[in-house]
Amino acid sequence: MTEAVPVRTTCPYCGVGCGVLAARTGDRTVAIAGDPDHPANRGRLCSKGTQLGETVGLSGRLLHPMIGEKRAGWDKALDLVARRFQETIARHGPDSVAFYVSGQLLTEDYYVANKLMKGFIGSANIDTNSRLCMSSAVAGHVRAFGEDIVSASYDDLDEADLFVLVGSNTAWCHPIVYQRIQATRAARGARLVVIDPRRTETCEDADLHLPIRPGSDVALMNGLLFHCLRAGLVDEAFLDASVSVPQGFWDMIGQGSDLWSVAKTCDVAPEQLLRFYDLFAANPRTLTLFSQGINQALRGTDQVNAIVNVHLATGRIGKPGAAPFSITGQPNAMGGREVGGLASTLAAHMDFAPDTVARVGRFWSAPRMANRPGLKAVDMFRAVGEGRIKAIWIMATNPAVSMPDAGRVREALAACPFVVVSDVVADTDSARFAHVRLPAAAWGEKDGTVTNSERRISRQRPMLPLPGEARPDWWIMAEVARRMGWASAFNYERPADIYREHARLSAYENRGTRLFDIARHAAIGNPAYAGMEPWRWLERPFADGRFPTPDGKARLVSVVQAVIAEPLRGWPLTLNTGRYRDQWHTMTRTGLSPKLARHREEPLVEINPYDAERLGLDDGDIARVATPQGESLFRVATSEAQRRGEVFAPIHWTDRQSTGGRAGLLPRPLTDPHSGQPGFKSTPARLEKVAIEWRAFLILRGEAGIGGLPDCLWATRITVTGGSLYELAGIGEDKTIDAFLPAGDRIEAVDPARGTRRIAVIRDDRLAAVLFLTRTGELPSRDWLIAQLEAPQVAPTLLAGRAPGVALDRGAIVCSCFDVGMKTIVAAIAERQLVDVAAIGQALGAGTNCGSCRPALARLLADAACSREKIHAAE
Ligand SMILES: Nc1nc2c(c(=O)[nH]1)N[C@H]1C(S)=C(S)[C@@H](COP(=O)(O)OP(=O)(O)OC[C@H]3O[C@@H](n4cnc5c(=O)[nH]c(N)nc54)[C@H](O)[C@@H]3O)O[C@H]1N2
Ligand SMILES: Nc1nc2c(c(=O)[nH]1)N[C@H]1C(S)=C(S)[C@@H](COP(=O)(O)OP(=O)(O)OC[C@H]3O[C@@H](n4cnc5c(=O)[nH]c(N)nc54)[C@H](O)[C@@H]3O)O[C@H]1N2
Ligand code: SF4
Ligand SMILES: [Mo]
Repeated sequence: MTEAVPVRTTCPYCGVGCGVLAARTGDRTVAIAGDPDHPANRGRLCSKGTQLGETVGLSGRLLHPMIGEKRAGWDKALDLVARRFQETIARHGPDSVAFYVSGQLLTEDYYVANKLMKGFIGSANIDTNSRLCMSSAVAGHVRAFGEDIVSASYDDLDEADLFVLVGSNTAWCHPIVYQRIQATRAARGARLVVIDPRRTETCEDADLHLPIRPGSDVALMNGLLFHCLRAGLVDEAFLDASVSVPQGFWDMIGQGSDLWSVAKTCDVAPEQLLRFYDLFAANPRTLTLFSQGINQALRGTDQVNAIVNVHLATGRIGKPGAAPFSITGQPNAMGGREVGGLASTLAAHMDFAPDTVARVGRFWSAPRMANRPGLKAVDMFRAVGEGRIKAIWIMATNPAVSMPDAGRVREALAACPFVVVSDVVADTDSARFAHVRLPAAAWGEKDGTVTNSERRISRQRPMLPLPGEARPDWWIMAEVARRMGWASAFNYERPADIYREHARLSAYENRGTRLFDIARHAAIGNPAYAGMEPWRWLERPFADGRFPTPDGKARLVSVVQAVIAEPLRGWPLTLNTGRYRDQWHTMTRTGLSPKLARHREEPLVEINPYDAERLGLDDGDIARVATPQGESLFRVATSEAQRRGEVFAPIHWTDRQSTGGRAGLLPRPLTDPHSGQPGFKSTPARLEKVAIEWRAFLILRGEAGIGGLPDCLWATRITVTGGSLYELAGIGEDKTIDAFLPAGDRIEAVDPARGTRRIAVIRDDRLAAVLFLTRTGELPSRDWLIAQLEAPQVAPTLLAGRAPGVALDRGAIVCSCFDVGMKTIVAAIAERQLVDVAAIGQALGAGTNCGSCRPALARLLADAACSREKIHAAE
């Protein structure tokens, strides 16, 4: 297979929705490039998109339907699912079953799931992981605009003069949006303000970073609006024509909104606050991008409206470069909203009003329409736990990891009489509870559409054949629907059939009442669907000053800052959770990539050095993070980027990869009253040091270790080229981990006095495993040993842990494209006197491909400059 023709498709990760050119180069290998013709990314890709090729292998894939631990034919598995759902509904009614789906389904899959549950089963118990992600933005949009419309486009990224990023680590989570912002700043000198309690890499190059107290965003935004009012920036003409203002709104805005009070509530310096307000005042073309720091809060919807209020009141909406912009997390978060995949929406941007229910029922010829909203994610799993839901089908999401209070979710799933999981991966933490596992088509095989943050519909196209017995999600659901007796309503032969129906529904009896209307594709032909170019279903929202409410006006919403509770006794810290640059959620796919694995090898709890000292914690220690909900172990990393009293942990690690790092066990199952979105970003917590007596690492060749983890206090696993790397720590006896070493010839070096053991296992004249363990000393760098997995010969210096004579330690990987480590970069900055990111790129290549590490390079340069200054000062 030499001349592979690239397929134009879309990245399966974040909501930026980058176009990808994917060319099949072998049986299960694909060459990846950014699509220069895709308007979202114009050829760029971030680190995750760039490494997509490393994730399309079949390692760990679910390839056959499974009933329990037994392989089953499709017919048997589908019959069983249909029968158990039918029996449960017959005995306990339609609300005794549920679907829990995902923003990672294609629109076509999503449409079928929603139609089956809401029109045929007759319950609205279908909710999605978007509940955990976007639902406060949805609720805020509906309150302000009357419909869930994202009010900006990526064109605005080119046109804004000021970017305000609120609760968004854009450089890591929406990297190509961040790169576009940086490009506009370079081209036109636009300004950047970041509002985040943490100093993330997004803040690295910002004009201003406001490290506000978590949960104080309403005070900040109301204060801003008050400032605008006093500065005469409220757009009276726009308000008169286009916005309805509730009684008492301006009095509400004035309360506690003087600079000093706001600064105190937000815990930032008044001068810094004023700088932000002045920047805002000076730049009518302001784009405010927000994400989980706003949505994932117990007052998330109010926080969304506080931002939208400012834009509406100053008329900064519907104009080039001026809008509030909810940037979406998952690749098809927006498609899910369009089909109505949330329990609280019906379909095609319609709700549960009686006439709408009747309308959708007519369109679907539905026998049994759900006529009221169903259970939202947190309530849904509570109902599973209480036995009210007796059969649940989980698709393309991993709730045993990602739900708040995941320990209770696990208990609920364990007790549920019938659990079906559709996934691409055989063994996930959620799949462990499944009675039936169904093998879904993965990225590279699936075929359909997704909608990105700016309402742009793009195609995902296959370039690989379906492996084993994997099938598309829509096909699996349609087969179950047929078996439940609804063959004609689910008689789809291809995704285009579903897409056309979805487009017809969006236009059905619409008459301009709903902006989501893709009538132009109601009769799209199969070839046109196959060749569909990325397109936006609404070009410039609200440009005419009209909003999809009965009176055509948007609404300001009165929102007041909630009292921010003092830390609870016994729980002195606040736990914040979020993402790493190079991992995607529960790592089922990014975890397969050796390049991505090296950016952060273990789950860290980041803590301010002041708090660390008080708790007796040092970098590299293991700490127990406990909350009222549960506890989990993390590796400690001290960081000035954390505010005092606040700690941060990543969401990615699961039982498959580590014994600790289980962030999902920790947050409370408390939700925003309007949206039902959990408040993942602040949980009362405490930390304590966990004593360890030995530390070790283990490197295994091949896939030997993917099934499990060595039995010790701390074990984490990452994929490396040629095998796996485990980091281990424990107390007492350390021989137990030897059981994890494969058979073969052993060479050993033991120093009982220092408690050091080094073992290499050789099999078939190649290195099969190494274990390095110490009770008192240091462990060598892992890099050289990892490289030995692929070496043609066994090196004589194996147990020294390095090549003869050379001490090589490049440090933690910063640039995953070119494998450049921190120590290499720091040394080059000092030795070659590199002064900017471009110079590092010239010297080492780092940062010259996908660009995701450029903020990290800027940080290293700043640190170097800072230490040079300190040396000068000392001289
Ligand atoms: N690399 C990577 N990228 C991803 C994903 C991934 O898993 N990995 N997932 C995708 C998905 S589904 C999503 S939803 C997005 C999420 O994208 P983001 O929302 O950017 O990511 P998070 O890390 O969850 O949180 C964002 C920031 O909110 C801050 N924050 C916490 N509390 C507050 C607060 O009270 N106020 C303010 N102003 N800020 C606060 C946190 O400190 C954090 O830095 O990322 C998408 N992109
Ligand atoms: N503490 C804390 N928890 C959080 C968050 C947080 O910030 N803090 N963020 C929340 C947010 S915003 C989100 S979006 C969620 C994400 O959490 P999840 O949705 O649980 O995470 P993923 O790992 O993306 O799960 C997707 C699953 O679908 C599988 N899959 C991939 N493609 C397909 C496909 O085409 N078909 C099928 N059937 N399966 C497929 C994958 O293998 C994987 O098992 O986590 C939420 N949980
Ligand atoms: S920014 Fe990165 S993860 Fe997001 S769509 Fe683009 S390439 Fe994929
Ligand atoms: Mo998300």
